[in-house]
Amino acid sequence: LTLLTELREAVERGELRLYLQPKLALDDGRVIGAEALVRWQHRERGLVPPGEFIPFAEQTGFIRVLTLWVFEEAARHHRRLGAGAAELVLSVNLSTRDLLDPELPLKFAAVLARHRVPAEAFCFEITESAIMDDPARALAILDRLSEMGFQLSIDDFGTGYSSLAYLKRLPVDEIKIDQSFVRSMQSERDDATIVRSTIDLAHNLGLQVVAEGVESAEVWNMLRELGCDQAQGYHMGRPMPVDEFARFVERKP
Ligand code: G
Ligand code: G
Ligand code: NA
Ligand code: MN
Repeated sequence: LTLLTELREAVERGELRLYLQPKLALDDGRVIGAEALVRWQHRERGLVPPGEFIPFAEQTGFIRVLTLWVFEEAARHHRRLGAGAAELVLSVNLSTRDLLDPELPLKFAAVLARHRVPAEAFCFEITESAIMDDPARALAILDRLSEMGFQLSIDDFGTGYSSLAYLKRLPVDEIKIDQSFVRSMQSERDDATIVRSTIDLAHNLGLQVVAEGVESAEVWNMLRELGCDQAQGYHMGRPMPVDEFARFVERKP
């Protein structure tokens, strides 16, 4: 059995699981959303890590099916996420292949209609390199998604080849500082400088800024002092099943 056949069967058999990792506001620690991440619960092999099938799915184009599955699940769950959940924003990762699919906005519109959820409740995370593969086509799709009301975020910011000129032209709302800069910013002076400069750049462009890979209270406090808007990382919450995330949202601070 090839991996592609197995992946197709995984979708049909319902072996994929939606996991959510909390995103918190740095000023008061409230949960404001989550990043959706896919997991594969294989009937024999157990939990298969995404690193073992996402790159393959990207090469073969099957990622388009996975992306649509993740967005559909996120839309389906959005309503039942508990008190105050109406304001939660769920972020879904898009890959290069998704940004080359001119039908993508139509497919997403159908999902919104099916689950009766507003586009504003979702954000799409795109890496710089995914955009740079075919900037003109990517830009056309991103413009359309933005017009529909979706939020857009630049993922792994600072690690790809992009130009600030594109950042200006893209209809983005948010920048996510890559975890490689955040994780050790309390001990590495250069990392702290990059994080501080990125926060300033984002704010000067009128964008929200999220720090990924927050693994300690020390880093959380530094980010707060630097005026970063949101944080995501193991210190606050790992990616978790939807039911667990619903309890996480309702917990007392
Ligand atoms: O938790 P984490 O182990 O989920 O994910 C490992 C890698 O797999 C990360 O680079 C992450 O971006 C990627 N990944 C996880 N879920 C998805 C998804 O739904 N879509 C895409 N494109 N990538 C994902
Ligand atoms: O590639 P992307 O940034 O979309 O994927 C997020 C990845 O980062 C997932 O694999 C997720 O599990 C992982 N992640 C999230 N928070 C942390 C963290 O605090 N530390 C580490 N090491 N990884 C994290
Ligand atoms: Na992401
Ligand atoms: Mn990232």
